[in-house]
Amino acid sequence: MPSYSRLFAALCGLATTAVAVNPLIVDGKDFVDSVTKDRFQIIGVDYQPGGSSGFSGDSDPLSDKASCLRDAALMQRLGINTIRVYNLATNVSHDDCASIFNAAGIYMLLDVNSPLPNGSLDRTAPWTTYDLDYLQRIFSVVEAFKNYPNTLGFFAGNEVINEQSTKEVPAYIRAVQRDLKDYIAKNVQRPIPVGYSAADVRDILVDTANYMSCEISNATSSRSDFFGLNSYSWCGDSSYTKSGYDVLTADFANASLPAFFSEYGCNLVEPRVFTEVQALYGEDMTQAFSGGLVYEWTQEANNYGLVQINDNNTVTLLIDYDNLQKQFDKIDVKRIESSNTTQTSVKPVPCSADLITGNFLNTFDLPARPQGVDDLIQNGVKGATVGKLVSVSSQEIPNTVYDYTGKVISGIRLNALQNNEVNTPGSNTSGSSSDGNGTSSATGTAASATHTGAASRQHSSGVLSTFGAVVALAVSLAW
Ligand SMILES: *[C@@H]1O[C@H](CO)[C@@H](O)[C@H](O)[C@H]1NC(C)=O
Ligand SMILES: *[C@@H]1O[C@H](CO)[C@@H](O)[C@H](O)[C@H]1NC(C)=O
Ligand SMILES: *[C@@H]1O[C@H](CO)[C@@H](O)[C@H](O)[C@H]1NC(C)=O
Ligand SMILES: *[C@@H]1O[C@H](CO)[C@@H](O)[C@H](O)[C@H]1NC(C)=O
Ligand SMILES: *[C@@H]1O[C@H](CO)[C@@H](O)[C@H](O)[C@H]1NC(C)=O
Ligand SMILES: *[C@@H]1O[C@H](CO)[C@@H](O)[C@H](O)[C@H]1NC(C)=O
Ligand SMILES: *[C@@H]1O[C@H](CO)[C@@H](O)[C@H](O)[C@H]1NC(C)=O
Ligand SMILES: CC(=O)N[C@H]1CO[C@H](CO)[C@@H](O)[C@@H]1O
Repeated sequence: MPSYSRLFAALCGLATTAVAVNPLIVDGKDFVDSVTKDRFQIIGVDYQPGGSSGFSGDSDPLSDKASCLRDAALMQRLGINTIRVYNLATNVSHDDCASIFNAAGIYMLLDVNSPLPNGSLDRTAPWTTYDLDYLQRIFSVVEAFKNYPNTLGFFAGNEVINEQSTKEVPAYIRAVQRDLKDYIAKNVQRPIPVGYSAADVRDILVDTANYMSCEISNATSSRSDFFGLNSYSWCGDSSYTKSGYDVLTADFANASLPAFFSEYGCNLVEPRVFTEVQALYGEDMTQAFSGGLVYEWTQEANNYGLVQINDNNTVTLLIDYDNLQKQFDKIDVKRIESSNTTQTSVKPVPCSADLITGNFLNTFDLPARPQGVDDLIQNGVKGATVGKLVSVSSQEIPNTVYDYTGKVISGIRLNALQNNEVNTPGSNTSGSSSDGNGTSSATGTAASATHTGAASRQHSSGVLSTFGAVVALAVSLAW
Protein backbone atom coordinates (compact mmCIF):
# COMPACT_ATOMS: atom_id res chain seq x y z
CA MET A 1 0.00 0.00 0.00
CA PRO A 2 2.66 2.61 0.88
CA SER A 3 4.73 1.79 -2.19
CA TYR A 4 1.64 1.96 -4.36
CA SER A 5 0.79 5.41 -2.99
CA ARG A 6 4.35 6.51 -3.53
CA LEU A 7 4.26 5.32 -7.11
CA PHE A 8 0.95 7.05 -7.61
CA ALA A 9 2.36 10.25 -6.14
CA ALA A 10 5.40 10.02 -8.39
CA LEU A 11 3.26 9.49 -11.48
CA CYS A 12 1.21 12.54 -10.65
CA GLY A 13 4.31 14.58 -9.88
CA LEU A 14 3.02 15.21 -6.37
CA ALA A 15 6.38 14.82 -4.72
CA THR A 16 5.10 16.33 -1.50
CA THR A 17 2.00 14.19 -1.02
CA ALA A 18 2.40 12.68 2.42
CA VAL A 19 1.92 8.99 2.99
CA ALA A 20 1.97 8.03 6.64
CA VAL A 21 3.81 7.94 9.91
CA ASN A 22 4.54 4.48 11.31
CA PRO A 23 2.08 3.39 13.98
CA LEU A 24 3.49 3.37 17.52
CA ILE A 25 3.33 0.43 19.90
CA VAL A 26 4.00 -0.01 23.60
CA ASP A 27 7.05 -2.12 24.44
CA GLY A 28 7.83 -2.47 28.15
CA LYS A 29 7.83 1.05 29.52
CA ASP A 30 8.50 2.84 26.22
CA PHE A 31 6.51 3.91 23.19
CA VAL A 32 8.29 2.44 20.19
CA ASP A 33 8.03 2.96 16.43
CA SER A 34 6.49 -0.29 15.17
CA VAL A 35 8.80 -0.39 12.15
CA THR A 36 12.15 1.10 13.13
CA LYS A 37 11.93 0.17 16.87
CA ASP A 38 13.25 3.61 17.81
CA ARG A 39 11.93 4.96 21.08
CA PHE A 40 9.24 7.62 20.79
CA GLN A 41 8.85 10.42 23.31
CA ILE A 42 5.88 12.73 23.28
CA ILE A 43 6.65 16.37 22.48
CA GLY A 44 3.04 17.43 22.61
CA VAL A 45 0.35 20.01 23.08
CA ASP A 46 -3.25 19.69 24.29
CA TYR A 47 -5.54 20.73 21.46
CA GLN A 48 -8.86 22.08 22.68
CA PRO A 49 -9.82 25.17 20.67
CA GLY A 50 -13.02 26.62 22.10
CA GLY A 51 -12.27 25.30 25.59
CA SER A 52 -13.82 22.34 27.33
CA SER A 53 -17.33 23.80 27.41
CA GLY A 54 -17.49 24.50 23.68
CA PHE A 55 -18.48 20.95 22.73
CA SER A 56 -21.97 20.29 21.33
CA GLY A 57 -21.45 16.93 19.66
CA ASP A 58 -21.86 18.27 16.11
CA SER A 59 -18.25 19.30 15.51
CA ASP A 60 -14.91 19.04 17.27
CA PRO A 61 -11.31 20.28 16.93
CA LEU A 62 -10.63 17.64 14.26
CA SER A 63 -13.63 18.36 12.05
CA ASP A 64 -12.61 21.74 10.60
CA LYS A 65 -10.03 21.41 7.83
CA ALA A 66 -9.04 25.09 7.70
CA SER A 67 -8.20 25.39 11.38
CA CYS A 68 -6.37 22.04 11.35
CA LEU A 69 -4.22 23.19 8.43
CA ARG A 70 -3.39 26.45 10.19
CA ASP A 71 -2.66 24.78 13.52
CA ALA A 72 -0.72 21.80 12.14
CA ALA A 73 1.61 24.18 10.25
CA LEU A 74 2.18 26.30 13.35
CA MET A 75 2.69 23.23 15.54
CA GLN A 76 5.14 21.79 13.04
CA ARG A 77 7.18 24.97 13.29
CA LEU A 78 7.07 24.71 17.10
CA GLY A 79 8.38 21.14 17.04
CA ILE A 80 5.26 19.25 18.19
CA ASN A 81 4.93 15.50 17.47
CA THR A 82 1.67 14.72 19.34
CA ILE A 83 -1.66 16.39 20.10
CA ARG A 84 -4.29 15.39 22.63
CA VAL A 85 -7.94 16.05 21.79
CA TYR A 86 -10.50 15.79 24.60
CA ASN A 87 -14.01 15.84 23.16
CA LEU A 88 -14.82 14.15 19.88
CA ALA A 89 -17.97 13.91 17.79
CA THR A 90 -18.52 10.39 16.47
CA ASN A 91 -20.69 11.23 13.47
CA VAL A 92 -18.56 13.75 11.55
CA SER A 93 -15.61 13.20 9.21
CA HIS A 94 -12.13 13.64 10.68
CA ASP A 95 -10.41 12.56 7.48
CA ASP A 96 -9.01 15.97 6.47
CA CYS A 97 -7.71 16.86 9.92
CA ALA A 98 -6.30 13.45 10.81
CA SER A 99 -4.58 13.36 7.40
CA ILE A 100 -3.17 16.85 7.81
CA PHE A 101 -1.67 15.98 11.20
CA ASN A 102 -0.37 12.72 9.77
CA ALA A 103 1.28 14.62 6.92
CA ALA A 104 2.85 16.96 9.45
CA GLY A 105 4.33 13.99 11.35
CA ILE A 106 2.06 14.54 14.36
CA TYR A 107 0.34 11.72 16.32
CA MET A 108 -3.04 11.99 18.08
CA LEU A 109 -3.99 10.95 21.62
CA LEU A 110 -7.78 10.87 21.85
CA ASP A 111 -10.14 10.94 24.81
CA VAL A 112 -13.11 8.65 24.21
CA ASN A 113 -15.34 10.43 26.75
CA SER A 114 -17.48 13.51 26.29
CA PRO A 115 -19.42 15.84 28.60
CA LEU A 116 -22.69 15.04 26.81
CA PRO A 117 -25.28 12.66 28.35
CA ASN A 118 -24.10 9.02 28.46
CA GLY A 119 -20.64 10.28 27.51
CA SER A 120 -18.62 9.50 30.65
CA LEU A 121 -18.54 7.64 33.94
CA ASP A 122 -20.14 9.40 36.90
CA ARG A 123 -17.33 9.38 39.46
CA THR A 124 -19.83 9.51 42.35
CA ALA A 125 -21.86 6.53 41.07
CA PRO A 126 -20.02 4.78 38.21
CA TRP A 127 -22.46 1.82 38.18
CA THR A 128 -25.24 4.15 36.98
CA THR A 129 -23.31 5.19 33.87
CA TYR A 130 -21.38 2.04 32.92
CA ASP A 131 -23.96 0.88 30.39
CA LEU A 132 -24.56 -0.10 26.79
CA ASP A 133 -25.19 3.48 25.56
CA TYR A 134 -21.94 4.68 27.06
CA LEU A 135 -19.89 1.81 25.66
CA GLN A 136 -21.46 2.21 22.23
CA ARG A 137 -20.36 5.85 22.23
CA ILE A 138 -16.76 5.13 23.17
CA PHE A 139 -16.52 2.26 20.66
CA SER A 140 -17.76 4.73 18.01
CA VAL A 141 -14.74 6.93 18.78
CA VAL A 142 -12.53 3.89 18.13
CA GLU A 143 -14.32 3.30 14.81
CA ALA A 144 -13.83 6.94 13.82
CA PHE A 145 -10.06 6.90 14.44
CA LYS A 146 -8.95 3.28 14.08
CA ASN A 147 -7.73 3.55 10.49
CA TYR A 148 -5.41 6.54 10.92
CA PRO A 149 -1.78 5.45 11.36
CA ASN A 150 -1.14 8.51 13.55
CA THR A 151 -3.73 7.49 16.16
CA LEU A 152 -1.32 6.96 19.06
CA GLY A 153 -3.83 5.91 21.70
CA PHE A 154 -7.12 6.39 23.50
CA PHE A 155 -7.66 7.78 26.99
CA ALA A 156 -10.33 5.68 28.71
CA GLY A 157 -10.72 8.38 31.36
CA ASN A 158 -9.42 11.75 32.49
CA GLU A 159 -9.13 12.61 36.20
CA VAL A 160 -12.08 10.36 37.02
CA ILE A 161 -10.37 9.45 40.28
CA ASN A 162 -10.16 12.47 42.57
CA GLU A 163 -11.27 13.55 46.03
CA GLN A 164 -14.95 13.25 45.06
CA SER A 165 -14.84 9.83 43.46
CA THR A 166 -16.20 6.74 45.15
CA LYS A 167 -13.91 3.91 46.07
CA GLU A 168 -15.13 1.64 43.24
CA VAL A 169 -14.11 4.02 40.42
CA PRO A 170 -10.68 2.44 39.72
CA ALA A 171 -12.30 -0.94 39.00
CA TYR A 172 -14.74 0.72 36.59
CA ILE A 173 -11.89 2.42 34.73
CA ARG A 174 -10.19 -0.95 34.33
CA ALA A 175 -13.48 -2.39 33.09
CA VAL A 176 -13.74 0.38 30.48
CA GLN A 177 -10.13 -0.27 29.42
CA ARG A 178 -10.91 -3.99 29.14
CA ASP A 179 -13.93 -3.31 26.95
CA LEU A 180 -12.04 -0.85 24.72
CA LYS A 181 -9.09 -3.19 24.31
CA ASP A 182 -11.31 -6.20 23.59
CA TYR A 183 -13.18 -4.08 21.04
CA ILE A 184 -9.91 -3.05 19.40
CA ALA A 185 -8.58 -6.62 19.37
CA LYS A 186 -11.72 -7.77 17.56
CA ASN A 187 -12.42 -4.82 15.24
CA VAL A 188 -9.11 -3.08 14.50
CA GLN A 189 -6.18 -4.32 12.46
CA ARG A 190 -3.50 -3.10 14.85
CA PRO A 191 -3.19 -2.86 18.64
CA ILE A 192 -3.98 0.79 19.48
CA PRO A 193 -2.85 1.53 23.06
CA VAL A 194 -5.45 2.45 25.73
CA GLY A 195 -4.65 4.24 29.00
CA TYR A 196 -5.69 6.63 31.72
CA SER A 197 -4.96 10.30 32.47
CA ALA A 198 -4.64 11.07 36.19
CA ALA A 199 -4.93 14.22 38.23
CA ASP A 200 -1.80 15.08 40.19
CA VAL A 201 -3.27 14.23 43.58
CA ARG A 202 -0.05 13.16 45.22
CA ASP A 203 -1.42 11.07 48.06
CA ILE A 204 -3.23 8.70 45.68
CA LEU A 205 -0.98 8.97 42.63
CA VAL A 206 1.22 5.93 43.23
CA ASP A 207 -1.76 3.80 44.25
CA THR A 208 -3.56 4.88 41.08
CA ALA A 209 -0.57 4.04 38.89
CA ASN A 210 -0.10 0.68 40.62
CA TYR A 211 -3.79 -0.16 40.31
CA MET A 212 -3.89 0.64 36.58
CA SER A 213 -0.61 -1.00 35.59
CA CYS A 214 -0.59 -4.31 37.45
CA GLU A 215 -1.69 -7.51 35.74
CA ILE A 216 -4.93 -9.32 36.62
CA SER A 217 -4.43 -12.91 35.47
CA ASN A 218 -8.03 -13.47 34.38
CA ALA A 219 -8.57 -9.92 33.02
CA THR A 220 -5.28 -9.07 31.33
CA SER A 221 -6.85 -6.70 28.82
CA SER A 222 -8.03 -4.37 31.60
CA ARG A 223 -4.46 -3.20 32.24
CA SER A 224 -3.50 0.35 31.15
CA ASP A 225 -1.08 0.42 28.24
CA PHE A 226 0.15 3.87 29.29
CA PHE A 227 -0.30 6.34 32.14
CA GLY A 228 -0.82 10.09 31.68
CA LEU A 229 -0.35 12.54 34.54
CA ASN A 230 -1.75 16.07 34.52
CA SER A 231 0.98 17.90 36.43
CA TYR A 232 1.27 21.61 37.14
CA SER A 233 3.86 21.57 39.90
CA TRP A 234 6.68 23.39 38.03
CA CYS A 235 5.82 27.11 38.03
CA GLY A 236 8.08 29.80 36.62
CA ASP A 237 11.83 29.19 36.57
CA SER A 238 11.58 26.42 39.18
CA SER A 239 13.91 23.48 39.64
CA TYR A 240 13.89 19.69 39.55
CA THR A 241 13.68 19.47 43.33
CA LYS A 242 11.61 22.58 44.11
CA SER A 243 8.90 21.47 41.66
CA GLY A 244 8.73 17.97 43.06
CA TYR A 245 9.70 16.51 39.69
CA ASP A 246 12.34 14.51 41.57
CA VAL A 247 9.57 12.84 43.57
CA LEU A 248 7.54 12.09 40.45
CA THR A 249 10.62 10.62 38.79
CA ALA A 250 11.22 8.32 41.76
CA ASP A 251 7.52 7.38 41.80
CA PHE A 252 7.60 6.30 38.15
CA ALA A 253 11.14 4.92 37.96
CA ASN A 254 9.80 1.39 38.41
CA ALA A 255 6.58 1.81 36.45
CA SER A 256 5.95 -1.02 34.00
CA LEU A 257 4.33 1.14 31.29
CA PRO A 258 5.07 4.39 29.45
CA ALA A 259 4.22 7.36 31.70
CA PHE A 260 4.06 10.95 30.53
CA PHE A 261 2.60 14.33 31.41
CA SER A 262 -0.80 14.41 29.71
CA GLU A 263 -0.97 18.10 30.72
CA TYR A 264 1.79 20.39 32.02
CA GLY A 265 2.59 24.11 32.00
CA CYS A 266 1.72 25.96 35.23
CA ASN A 267 0.73 29.57 34.47
CA LEU A 268 0.99 31.09 37.95
CA VAL A 269 4.11 32.92 36.75
CA GLU A 270 3.71 34.67 33.40
CA PRO A 271 4.94 34.63 30.75
CA ARG A 272 5.73 30.97 31.03
CA VAL A 273 9.40 30.18 30.45
CA PHE A 274 9.01 26.39 30.22
CA THR A 275 12.31 25.57 31.86
CA GLU A 276 10.71 22.26 32.90
CA VAL A 277 11.24 21.08 29.30
CA GLN A 278 14.98 20.60 29.97
CA ALA A 279 14.20 18.53 33.06
CA LEU A 280 11.49 16.45 31.39
CA TYR A 281 13.63 15.52 28.37
CA GLY A 282 16.91 15.47 30.30
CA GLU A 283 18.93 12.57 31.67
CA ASP A 284 17.17 12.47 35.03
CA MET A 285 13.63 12.00 33.81
CA THR A 286 13.64 10.16 30.49
CA GLN A 287 14.02 6.77 32.17
CA ALA A 288 10.77 7.35 34.09
CA PHE A 289 8.82 9.49 31.60
CA SER A 290 8.13 9.52 27.88
CA GLY A 291 7.69 13.27 27.48
CA GLY A 292 4.52 15.29 27.82
CA LEU A 293 1.87 17.60 26.39
CA VAL A 294 1.74 21.31 27.17
CA TYR A 295 -1.64 22.66 28.23
CA GLU A 296 -2.79 24.09 25.78
CA TRP A 297 -2.74 25.24 22.17
CA THR A 298 -5.27 28.09 21.96
CA GLN A 299 -5.75 30.97 24.36
CA GLU A 300 -9.02 30.51 26.25
CA ALA A 301 -10.55 32.14 29.33
CA ASN A 302 -8.24 30.21 31.67
CA ASN A 303 -5.14 31.76 30.07
CA TYR A 304 -3.06 28.73 29.15
CA GLY A 305 -2.74 29.40 25.41
CA LEU A 306 0.32 29.33 23.17
CA VAL A 307 -1.51 31.02 20.30
CA GLN A 308 -4.37 33.48 20.10
CA ILE A 309 -6.95 32.92 17.36
CA ASN A 310 -8.18 36.43 16.47
CA ASP A 311 -11.74 37.25 15.34
CA ASN A 312 -10.50 38.41 11.92
CA ASN A 313 -9.16 34.94 11.03
CA THR A 314 -5.56 35.86 11.91
CA VAL A 315 -3.36 34.21 14.53
CA THR A 316 -1.03 35.72 17.08
CA LEU A 317 1.82 33.55 18.37
CA LEU A 318 1.99 34.48 22.05
CA ILE A 319 5.29 34.93 23.86
CA ASP A 320 4.71 31.51 25.47
CA TYR A 321 4.94 29.98 21.98
CA ASP A 322 8.35 31.55 21.42
CA ASN A 323 9.57 30.63 24.89
CA LEU A 324 8.46 27.03 24.42
CA GLN A 325 10.07 26.84 20.98
CA LYS A 326 13.41 27.96 22.41
CA GLN A 327 13.21 25.20 25.02
CA PHE A 328 12.13 22.53 22.51
CA ASP A 329 15.02 23.50 20.24
CA LYS A 330 17.47 22.45 22.97
CA ILE A 331 16.10 18.89 23.26
CA ASP A 332 18.63 16.24 22.28
CA VAL A 333 16.26 14.38 19.96
CA LYS A 334 18.78 11.71 19.03
CA ARG A 335 19.30 10.78 22.68
CA ILE A 336 15.63 10.62 23.64
CA GLU A 337 14.81 8.50 20.59
CA SER A 338 17.45 5.87 21.18
CA SER A 339 16.06 2.47 22.06
CA ASN A 340 17.03 0.82 25.33
CA THR A 341 16.41 -2.86 26.01
CA THR A 342 16.42 -2.30 29.78
CA GLN A 343 13.37 -0.12 29.26
CA THR A 344 11.60 -2.36 26.77
CA SER A 345 12.09 -5.55 28.78
CA VAL A 346 10.20 -4.26 31.84
CA LYS A 347 7.26 -6.56 32.68
CA PRO A 348 4.07 -5.82 34.66
CA VAL A 349 3.74 -7.14 38.20
CA PRO A 350 0.70 -9.21 39.24
CA CYS A 351 -2.03 -7.26 41.01
CA SER A 352 -2.18 -7.81 44.74
CA ALA A 353 -3.57 -5.91 47.71
CA ASP A 354 -0.10 -5.01 48.98
CA LEU A 355 0.59 -2.83 45.93
CA ILE A 356 -1.92 -0.39 47.40
CA THR A 357 -0.59 1.55 50.36
CA GLY A 358 -3.25 4.15 51.18
CA ASN A 359 -7.00 4.46 51.46
CA PHE A 360 -7.62 3.22 47.93
CA LEU A 361 -9.42 0.28 46.36
CA ASN A 362 -7.25 -2.82 46.86
CA THR A 363 -9.41 -5.53 45.32
CA PHE A 364 -9.29 -6.37 41.64
CA ASP A 365 -12.70 -7.83 40.86
CA LEU A 366 -14.02 -5.91 37.89
CA PRO A 367 -17.65 -5.17 37.11
CA ALA A 368 -19.18 -7.52 34.57
CA ARG A 369 -20.04 -6.23 31.11
CA PRO A 370 -23.52 -4.79 30.71
CA GLN A 371 -25.93 -6.81 28.59
CA GLY A 372 -25.48 -6.37 24.86
CA VAL A 373 -21.83 -5.33 25.02
CA ASP A 374 -20.41 -8.73 24.09
CA ASP A 375 -22.49 -8.58 20.93
CA LEU A 376 -21.25 -5.06 20.19
CA ILE A 377 -17.66 -6.28 20.52
CA GLN A 378 -18.25 -9.37 18.37
CA ASN A 379 -20.01 -7.54 15.55
CA GLY A 380 -18.80 -3.95 15.75
CA VAL A 381 -20.86 -0.77 16.09
CA LYS A 382 -23.41 -0.74 13.27
CA GLY A 383 -23.52 2.39 11.12
CA ALA A 384 -20.47 3.97 12.74
CA THR A 385 -18.53 6.64 10.85
CA VAL A 386 -15.17 5.06 9.99
CA GLY A 387 -12.30 7.36 9.04
CA LYS A 388 -9.63 6.93 6.36
CA LEU A 389 -6.57 8.90 5.27
CA VAL A 390 -6.90 11.31 2.36
CA SER A 391 -4.07 12.89 0.41
CA VAL A 392 -2.44 16.09 1.65
CA SER A 393 0.15 18.30 -0.03
CA SER A 394 2.57 20.88 1.28
CA GLN A 395 0.96 24.29 1.17
CA GLU A 396 1.20 27.78 2.57
CA ILE A 397 -1.50 28.63 5.11
CA PRO A 398 -3.89 31.44 4.14
CA ASN A 399 -4.04 33.03 7.59
CA THR A 400 -2.01 36.08 8.50
CA VAL A 401 0.27 35.20 11.43
CA TYR A 402 1.65 37.76 13.89
CA ASP A 403 4.41 37.25 16.42
CA TYR A 404 3.84 38.50 19.96
CA THR A 405 5.20 41.94 19.08
CA GLY A 406 2.68 42.31 16.24
CA LYS A 407 5.11 41.69 13.37
CA VAL A 408 3.76 39.65 10.48
CA ILE A 409 5.45 36.28 9.98
CA SER A 410 4.98 35.35 6.35
CA GLY A 411 5.36 32.09 4.45
CA ILE A 412 4.21 29.68 7.13
CA ARG A 413 3.42 26.40 5.45
CA LEU A 414 2.34 22.89 6.14
CA ASN A 415 5.31 20.76 5.25
CA ALA A 416 4.01 17.37 4.12
CA LEU A 417 6.74 15.00 5.30
CA GLN A 418 8.00 11.96 3.46
CA ASN A 419 6.79 8.52 4.43
CA ASN A 420 7.60 7.48 8.04
CA GLU A 421 8.83 10.90 9.11
CA VAL A 422 7.85 12.37 12.46
CA ASN A 423 8.04 16.06 13.23
CA THR A 424 10.89 17.09 15.51
CA PRO A 425 11.92 20.36 17.17
CA GLY A 426 14.74 22.44 15.86
CA SER A 427 13.49 22.78 12.32
CA ASN A 428 11.67 26.14 12.62
CA THR A 429 11.18 25.41 8.98
CA SER A 430 8.66 27.89 7.82
CA GLY A 431 7.91 31.54 8.11
CA SER A 432 10.00 34.63 8.00
CA SER A 433 9.53 37.69 10.08
CA SER A 434 8.99 40.92 8.20
CA ASP A 435 9.38 44.32 9.75
CA GLY A 436 6.90 45.86 7.38
CA ASN A 437 9.15 47.36 4.72
CA GLY A 438 9.84 44.18 2.83
CA THR A 439 13.00 43.20 4.69
CA SER A 440 12.74 39.72 6.01
CA SER A 441 14.84 37.41 8.06
CA ALA A 442 14.46 34.10 6.33
CA THR A 443 14.71 30.93 8.31
CA GLY A 444 15.28 28.35 5.65
CA THR A 445 12.82 26.42 3.57
CA ALA A 446 10.76 23.42 4.38
CA ALA A 447 12.26 21.40 1.59
CA SER A 448 15.84 21.81 2.69
CA ALA A 449 15.01 21.28 6.31
CA THR A 450 13.81 17.73 5.81
CA HIS A 451 17.23 16.78 4.53
CA THR A 452 19.30 18.24 7.32
CA GLY A 453 18.64 15.24 9.53
CA ALA A 454 18.22 17.36 12.62
CA ALA A 455 14.98 18.80 11.38
CA SER A 456 13.02 15.72 10.67
CA ARG A 457 14.15 12.23 11.28
CA GLN A 458 13.34 9.13 9.34
CA HIS A 459 12.18 6.95 12.15
CA SER A 460 14.82 6.01 12.86
CA SER A 461 -12.73 12.99 29.51
CA GLY A 462 -11.42 14.90 28.89
CA VAL A 463 -14.73 15.58 30.52
CA LEU A 464 -13.63 18.65 32.41
CA SER A 465 -10.01 19.19 31.68
CA THR A 466 -10.04 22.87 32.43
CA PHE A 467 -11.64 22.21 35.74
CA GLY A 468 -9.15 19.40 36.20
CA ALA A 469 -6.28 21.77 35.66
CA VAL A 470 -7.61 24.00 38.39
CA VAL A 471 -8.02 21.09 40.77
CA ALA A 472 -4.52 19.86 40.05
CA LEU A 473 -3.14 23.33 40.58
CA ALA A 474 -4.86 23.69 43.90
CA VAL A 475 -3.46 20.34 44.94
CA SER A 476 0.09 21.06 43.93
CA LEU A 477 -0.05 24.41 45.67
CA ALA A 478 -1.28 22.90 48.90
CA TRP A 479 1.47 20.34 48.61
C1 LIG B 1 -24.21 13.85 15.90
O1 LIG B 1 -24.27 13.49 17.27
C2 LIG B 1 -24.64 14.56 18.12
C3 LIG B 1 -24.48 14.10 19.54
O2 LIG B 1 -25.05 12.85 19.74
C4 LIG B 1 -26.03 15.03 17.78
O3 LIG B 1 -26.37 16.12 18.58
C5 LIG B 1 -26.09 15.43 16.32
O4 LIG B 1 -27.40 15.73 15.95
C6 LIG B 1 -25.55 14.33 15.41
N1 LIG B 1 -25.41 14.86 14.07
C7 LIG B 1 -25.75 14.18 12.99
C8 LIG B 1 -25.50 14.85 11.68
O5 LIG B 1 -26.22 13.07 13.05
C1 LIG C 1 -11.13 -13.48 38.28
O1 LIG C 1 -10.64 -13.98 39.51
C2 LIG C 1 -11.20 -13.39 40.66
C3 LIG C 1 -10.47 -13.87 41.89
O2 LIG C 1 -10.30 -15.26 41.85
C4 LIG C 1 -12.69 -13.67 40.70
O3 LIG C 1 -13.27 -13.03 41.82
C5 LIG C 1 -13.32 -13.15 39.43
O4 LIG C 1 -14.68 -13.47 39.38
C6 LIG C 1 -12.63 -13.69 38.20
N1 LIG C 1 -13.14 -13.00 37.05
C7 LIG C 1 -13.44 -13.60 35.93
C8 LIG C 1 -13.92 -12.75 34.80
O5 LIG C 1 -13.34 -14.81 35.81
C1 LIG D 1 12.55 0.59 42.27
O1 LIG D 1 13.21 -0.65 42.13
C2 LIG D 1 14.48 -0.67 42.72
C3 LIG D 1 15.17 -1.98 42.36
O2 LIG D 1 14.27 -3.03 42.48
C4 LIG D 1 14.32 -0.48 44.23
O3 LIG D 1 15.56 -0.43 44.84
C5 LIG D 1 13.58 0.84 44.48
O4 LIG D 1 13.32 1.00 45.85
C6 LIG D 1 12.30 0.90 43.73
N1 LIG D 1 11.73 2.24 43.86
C7 LIG D 1 10.47 2.47 44.22
C8 LIG D 1 10.04 3.90 44.29
O5 LIG D 1 9.70 1.58 44.48
C1 LIG E 1 -6.75 41.22 13.33
O1 LIG E 1 -6.97 41.24 14.73
C2 LIG E 1 -5.81 41.37 15.52
C3 LIG E 1 -6.19 41.24 16.97
O2 LIG E 1 -7.27 42.07 17.27
C4 LIG E 1 -5.13 42.69 15.19
O3 LIG E 1 -3.94 42.82 15.96
C5 LIG E 1 -4.79 42.75 13.72
O4 LIG E 1 -4.25 43.98 13.40
C6 LIG E 1 -6.03 42.48 12.88
N1 LIG E 1 -5.60 42.33 11.49
C7 LIG E 1 -6.30 42.79 10.48
C8 LIG E 1 -5.72 42.54 9.13
O5 LIG E 1 -7.34 43.40 10.64
C1 LIG F 1 18.69 2.35 29.65
O1 LIG F 1 17.67 2.47 30.65
C2 LIG F 1 18.13 2.21 31.97
C3 LIG F 1 16.97 2.32 32.91
O2 LIG F 1 15.80 1.76 32.42
C4 LIG F 1 19.20 3.18 32.35
O3 LIG F 1 19.69 2.86 33.64
C5 LIG F 1 20.33 3.14 31.34
O4 LIG F 1 21.25 4.15 31.62
C6 LIG F 1 19.79 3.33 29.93
N1 LIG F 1 20.86 3.17 28.98
C7 LIG F 1 21.22 4.12 28.14
C8 LIG F 1 22.33 3.79 27.18
O5 LIG F 1 20.68 5.21 28.15
C1 LIG G 1 12.11 30.88 14.36
O1 LIG G 1 11.95 31.72 13.25
C2 LIG G 1 11.50 33.03 13.55
C3 LIG G 1 11.34 33.77 12.26
O2 LIG G 1 10.31 33.20 11.56
C4 LIG G 1 12.49 33.74 14.45
O3 LIG G 1 12.00 35.01 14.77
C5 LIG G 1 12.66 32.93 15.70
O4 LIG G 1 13.63 33.52 16.51
C6 LIG G 1 13.05 31.50 15.36
N1 LIG G 1 13.05 30.74 16.57
C7 LIG G 1 14.07 30.01 16.94
C8 LIG G 1 13.92 29.32 18.23
O5 LIG G 1 15.07 29.89 16.26
C1 LIG H 1 13.63 48.54 6.67
O1 LIG H 1 14.64 48.05 5.82
C2 LIG H 1 15.97 48.42 6.14
C3 LIG H 1 16.90 47.77 5.15
O2 LIG H 1 16.48 48.03 3.88
C4 LIG H 1 16.31 48.05 7.55
O3 LIG H 1 17.59 48.54 7.88
C5 LIG H 1 15.29 48.59 8.52
O4 LIG H 1 15.59 48.14 9.82
C6 LIG H 1 13.93 48.11 8.10
N1 LIG H 1 12.87 48.42 9.06
C7 LIG H 1 12.30 49.62 9.26
C8 LIG H 1 11.20 49.64 10.29
O5 LIG H 1 12.62 50.61 8.68
C1 LIG I 1 -29.17 4.05 28.91
C2 LIG I 1 -28.85 5.21 29.79
O1 LIG I 1 -28.19 5.11 30.80
N1 LIG I 1 -29.27 6.36 29.35
C3 LIG I 1 -29.07 7.56 30.10
C4 LIG I 1 -28.39 8.59 29.23
O2 LIG I 1 -28.34 9.81 29.94
C5 LIG I 1 -29.59 10.30 30.31
C6 LIG I 1 -29.38 11.66 30.90
O3 LIG I 1 -28.30 11.66 31.79
C7 LIG I 1 -30.27 9.37 31.27
O4 LIG I 1 -31.53 9.85 31.64
C8 LIG I 1 -30.41 8.03 30.60
O5 LIG I 1 -30.90 7.12 31.51
